Amino acid sequence: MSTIARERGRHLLREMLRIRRLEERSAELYGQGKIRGFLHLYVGEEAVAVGAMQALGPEDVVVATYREHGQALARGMDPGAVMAEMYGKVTGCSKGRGGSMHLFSHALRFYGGSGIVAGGLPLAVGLALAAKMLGERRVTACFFGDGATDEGEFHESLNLAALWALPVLFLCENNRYAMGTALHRHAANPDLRQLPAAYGVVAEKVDGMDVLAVERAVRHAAEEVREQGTPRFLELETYRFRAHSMFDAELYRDEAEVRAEQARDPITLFSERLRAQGLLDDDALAAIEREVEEELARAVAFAEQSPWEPVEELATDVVTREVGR
Ligand SMILES: Cc1ncc(C[n+]2csc(CCOP(=O)(O)OP(=O)(O)O)c2C)c(N)n1
Ligand SMILES: [Mg+2]
Repeated sequence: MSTIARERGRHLLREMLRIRRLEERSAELYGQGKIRGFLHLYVGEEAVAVGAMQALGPEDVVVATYREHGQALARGMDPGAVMAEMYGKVTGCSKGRGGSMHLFSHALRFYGGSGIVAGGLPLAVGLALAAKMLGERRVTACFFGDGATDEGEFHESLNLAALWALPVLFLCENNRYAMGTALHRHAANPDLRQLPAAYGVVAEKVDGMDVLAVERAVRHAAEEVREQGTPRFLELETYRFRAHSMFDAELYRDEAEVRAEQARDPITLFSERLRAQGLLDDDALAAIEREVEEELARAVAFAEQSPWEPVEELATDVVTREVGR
C-alpha cells in the first residue's frame, strides 16, 4: 500500500486514540472533583465520530448529543477548549457555562452538545432548512442515540426533512442501550433502520466499530444528501464500554456481555488491521501514543491554569435589559 494509505491509516488511529485518552483522563479528573456535573463517555464508539467526520467538509454542519467529546475533537475542536469547558473555566468553548454536554463552536459549525434526548434533531432540520433557503449546498449531519428514536421529535424531524426535501444526514448511534434500558425494551421495532421508510427516507445499517466502513458509508450518504438535497439515514451499530454516565451502577447488563463486546474494540481492531498490512509497528504506535499524551497534557495544563469567569460577568448573556427601559 502507498505511503498515503499508511499516513491515512495512522491518522484515523490517532484520531480515535485522542478521544479515548481524553475521556479516560476526564474520568480520572472527575474522580478528583476537577470536572463536575454530568459526564457521558464515548469509550467504544470512537470509530463512529472519527469515520463520519472524515467524510464531512468545513462547510457542513454538525449537531451532536450530550455524549459528544468524540465529535467535537474529530471536528477539530481544540482539546484545551474542551477540557477547560469541562472544568468550567472561562477559556472553555462555551465559556465554561455548559460543561461536558454543551460543547459548541460556531467557527467549526459544531452546534452542540445538547442535554435533551432527540433535541438536536429539530435543530438539525432547522439548520438544513436555513441552508436550503440560502441556497447553500451543505450537509447537516445529526448524531443521536437509539433512545432518541422513541421520541416524538425524531418522527417530526424525519417527517419534515422528507416532506420539505432537506439536506439532513441522520446518524443514529445504536449502542443498544438508552441509559439502563436495552433496545428491545424501549423500541417496539428494534430494527431501527426500518423506521425512516415510513417517511420515504433511504436508510442503511453500518458496522460502527469499523472506522473505514463508517467513513465509506457516510461519504456515500453525504454525497447523496449534497447532490439530491434530500435526507438520508444511517444506523451505526456500536457499543459503549463504560457506564451511561458517572452515576450508573450498570445493573442492566452482564459483565460478560461487555467483555464480549470489548473484543470488537474499534481501536484494537483497526490497529491490528494496520499491523497486518505492514502499516504499523510497535515503534509507530508508541510514537502516536506519545503525541496524543503530549497534546492531552497540554490540554489539562491549559484547563488547570485558566481563570474562572469573574463574578461580575455572571449575568452577561443570561439577563438582558428589558426593551423600552
Ligand atoms: C427528553 C429527555 N428525556 C429523558 C432524558 C434522560 N436521558 C438522558 S440520556 C438518556 C438515554 C438516551 O439514550 P440514547 O439516545 O440511546 O443515547 P446514549 O446515551 O446511548 O448515547 C435519557 C433517557 C433526557 N435527557 N431528555
Ligand atoms: Mg443508546
